[in-house]
Amino acid sequence: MVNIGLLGYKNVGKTSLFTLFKETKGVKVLTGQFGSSREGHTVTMDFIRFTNEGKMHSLFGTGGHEWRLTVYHRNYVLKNADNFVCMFDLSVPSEPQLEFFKKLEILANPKGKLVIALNKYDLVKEESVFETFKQTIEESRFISTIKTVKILPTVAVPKNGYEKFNENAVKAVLLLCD
Ligand SMILES: Nc1nc2c(ncn2[C@@H]2O[C@H](COP(=O)(O)OP(=O)(O)OP(=O)(O)O)[C@@H](O)[C@H]2O)c(=O)[nH]1
Ligand SMILES: [Mg+2]
Repeated sequence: MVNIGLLGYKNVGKTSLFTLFKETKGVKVLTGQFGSSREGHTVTMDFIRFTNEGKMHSLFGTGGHEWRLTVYHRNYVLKNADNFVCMFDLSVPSEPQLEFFKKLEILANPKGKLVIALNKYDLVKEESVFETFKQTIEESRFISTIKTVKILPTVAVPKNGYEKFNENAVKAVLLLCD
């Protein structure tokens, strides 16, 4: 059983990934709750328990805001996750998103594994935007102590023509299941 934490700045698409994940064939969501929010922003915890390839895992995350209750829940994510999906929004500037991660203790956990999802690829549509964003993250070294498995371009809402990127969003989680 692997506990997977999903983190990222506000509005990047974290809760959307839970919905996409639930609709994915081959993944069975057993229990959990997600999507309760304040005007679309997650205040407390999104959580599911699921099975994949005969094993049970959990996926959980919070909103990207600095509300006290959200920070409180984010600390639970940081303390309890073995591995992390770090999500970014490709369609908005990287600086505040990187600042969000720099402040987190995730960087101090050398044991875990990390997948980085560069989300909302459908809004930028260009490989070059993805490559530049990826390079910015690599050069920022915010993840220097933790093993980065993969940096993937993703789309977290189901969208025709972007099936490969929807699959990547699910893959971001499944890659961390062992
Ligand atoms: N076009 C596009 N829209 C997306 C994508 N992923 C999420 N969205 C939209 O972005 C908005 C924010 O998505 P959420 O999933 O609520 O974002 P979040 O990271 O959970 O936000 P917080 O809980 O506030 O931190 C919603 O309107 C989603 O429909 C994507 O890949 N492409
Ligand atoms: Mg949310």
